[in-house]
Amino acid sequence: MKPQAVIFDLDGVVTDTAHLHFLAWQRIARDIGIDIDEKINEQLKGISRSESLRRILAHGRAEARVDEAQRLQLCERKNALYVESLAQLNPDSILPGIAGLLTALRAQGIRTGLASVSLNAPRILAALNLTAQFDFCADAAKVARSKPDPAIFIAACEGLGVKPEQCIGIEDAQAGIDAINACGMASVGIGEQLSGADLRLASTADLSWARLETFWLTHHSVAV
Ligand code: B16
Ligand code: MG
Repeated sequence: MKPQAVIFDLDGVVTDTAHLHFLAWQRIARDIGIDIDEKINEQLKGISRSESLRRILAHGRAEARVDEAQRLQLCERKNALYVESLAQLNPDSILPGIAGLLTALRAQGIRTGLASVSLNAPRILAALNLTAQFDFCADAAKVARSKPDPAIFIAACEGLGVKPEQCIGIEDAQAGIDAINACGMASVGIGEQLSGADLRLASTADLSWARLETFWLTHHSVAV
């Protein structure tokens, strides 16, 4: 028995754009007198743009002095910086193990989906030359709640025409693992600090169809 689909997070699983998000946010934060470090950035993974800004403002105790119009402007400026930095992405920026896994899933007849809350996801897939490797890319603009809400993973399942409990979700962020678990998918976590993942791997290089197949069979026999 095989899963019907494997649904991937983008940032941190397919490619490492977390650092580019960080550099853009760091510049914006510095302009308003807030220092952020990589530790704060950990809390922004899988979180929407507006919620990321809210967390940065809360970190700098600046929520009260930045109104809604200013927040929109800051988000727009951050995105402009971020989009500019995406020019450096190319197929060599795909994380280890991912291209091989996508090819193997195709060969197995297993559908592939993308569940990223990034509004830039289609642009990033195009830069990586991976657009055709995904059967469905959930549209973050149509999903109001970011991870840990499962909405983006449910949207990916709906687009693929599959049931969450018949799918594997792969994530590098705690908010993402919580989202996968909340909709009943089997969760694979990339990274040592994640809690609650059904399978935890140190890096995307450890991903392969053979590894996922063994995991699926074990998970399924435990779940039934
Ligand atoms: P954008 P994921 C998320 O992508 C990022 O992890 C998060 O840091 C970012 O704020 C969010 O996308 C929104 O991205 O500003 O490009 O719309 O991890 O869900 O693939
Ligand atoms: Mg991620």
